[in-house]
Amino acid sequence: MNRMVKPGTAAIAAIVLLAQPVIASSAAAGPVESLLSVNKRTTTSTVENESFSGALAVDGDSTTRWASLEGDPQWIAVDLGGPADISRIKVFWESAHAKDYQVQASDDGQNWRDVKTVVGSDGGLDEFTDLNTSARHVRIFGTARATVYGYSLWELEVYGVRTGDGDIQPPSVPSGLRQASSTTESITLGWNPASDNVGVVEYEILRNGNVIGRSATTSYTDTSLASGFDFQYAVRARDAAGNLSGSTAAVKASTRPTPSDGIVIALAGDIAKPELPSEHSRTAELVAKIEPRYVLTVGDNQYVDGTIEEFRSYYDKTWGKFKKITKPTPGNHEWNNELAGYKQYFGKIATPKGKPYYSFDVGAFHFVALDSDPVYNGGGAEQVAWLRKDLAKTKKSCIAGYWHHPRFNSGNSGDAKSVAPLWNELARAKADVVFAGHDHHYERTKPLDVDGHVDEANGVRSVIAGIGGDSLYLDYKAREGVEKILGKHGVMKLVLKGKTYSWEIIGTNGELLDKAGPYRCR
Ligand SMILES: [Ca+2]
Ligand SMILES: [Ca+2]
Repeated sequence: MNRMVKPGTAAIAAIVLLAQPVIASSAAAGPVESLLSVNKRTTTSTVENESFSGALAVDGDSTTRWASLEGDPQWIAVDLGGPADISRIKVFWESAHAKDYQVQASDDGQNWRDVKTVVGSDGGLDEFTDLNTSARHVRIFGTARATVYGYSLWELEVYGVRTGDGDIQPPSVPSGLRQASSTTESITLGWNPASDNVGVVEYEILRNGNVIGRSATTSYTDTSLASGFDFQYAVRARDAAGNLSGSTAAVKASTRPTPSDGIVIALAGDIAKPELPSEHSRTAELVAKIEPRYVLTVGDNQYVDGTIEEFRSYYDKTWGKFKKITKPTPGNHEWNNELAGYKQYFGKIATPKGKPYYSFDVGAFHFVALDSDPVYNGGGAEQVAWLRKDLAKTKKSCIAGYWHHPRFNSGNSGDAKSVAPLWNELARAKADVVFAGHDHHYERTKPLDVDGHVDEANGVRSVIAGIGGDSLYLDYKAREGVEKILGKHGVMKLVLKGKTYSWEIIGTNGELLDKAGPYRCR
């Protein structure tokens, strides 16, 4: 499935930031205004994810940004570190901008007063001059969005003159950053304290360039990480006035690998979107890291129409390196091209018996790889008949199915009764689990019966993993039986061990997003 691309995720707006101090416009020979907000401490109502933290809106970099979750209101505040006479504020909106918002000021970060009220902003740069207000804190408080997405700011710049004799000297850079210890899922860092003329109050911890935590002490444990992954960490220090030290040089740290005597399989769907090359490139890097024996795809491998030109230009450049071990299924986007590009690109891999549906055995498991699109559209009787015969023949204890359109779905597309013929054959064969894509989120359920109700004893687990690279859908609403649901890009690492199976969902930042099982086949 496909909806519009989130604005701004592909194209970076070209913004020239004014970094140099400028002379105040006031005719009187007053103090020189300067940029007071750069690298100061921010707080936000929400962040879309760790790659879009509030710090990125005051980092002086026009290619990095804060992004909130969807919903109103949302806000970002910056603490200037001490009282200031504020002369000018510049707000550089990303395309997901506010329509209506307030520029607010506060002395204590608690009690806010409106300085400007904006109605009907067209985004881009909003600049407010001659503010003549004194405050320590500034907040952009969004009350109505211009798009269905959240609020996103490339930069927030507050200019003025610090008043009083507040501390303006940042701490020294911390030293001696090291990996103190690690487990399969966590890394503990340690470092030597920074010094400051007044006092260090906290350290910010960065993983792969993003602030992921704060610590009042000289150690920090980063949790929920994928096993056997490397990460780059840095630390910086902040004083009570919000002054920020430089960052330490990045230090590599690693989680311990999980000893795995099982068969490892990687799985995802909804992958290669031409407008989002970095996302499927990053999920392909995860697949490489997982080192699977097979790669299973749950459809919409290639957007927009799955033509051979598109496959060669995008999918082949990333996930294509695993083609020989890939066992794909097609989605509605490949059907835009009547599967011509899909069949040409994958060849016999996609049609081992001449049809775009097939089965194979791995260890104690029998897998059926299906082409749900014709069934979704009311046809596919020949495939359903083949499926029944195929499942009747298998002697394997464990059965797993995978295809594109989910039968049961908490996403925007909802449950799809039309693919019940596929699900019901799996249920009849006492299958264990079905994997699908189509909606761009991840969910897993308790075992479900043919009507989608929880049946722990006789049901089939339902999993959606449409998180391979296309823009995410976050408007899901957990249906009956959902045990875990989330909207992040990543890849499933499925492990088969004897007659049990388990999986992890690994995010593109190397985070462990979910752990499921082990489950015993029924
Ligand atoms: Ca920025
Ligand atoms: Ca200081």
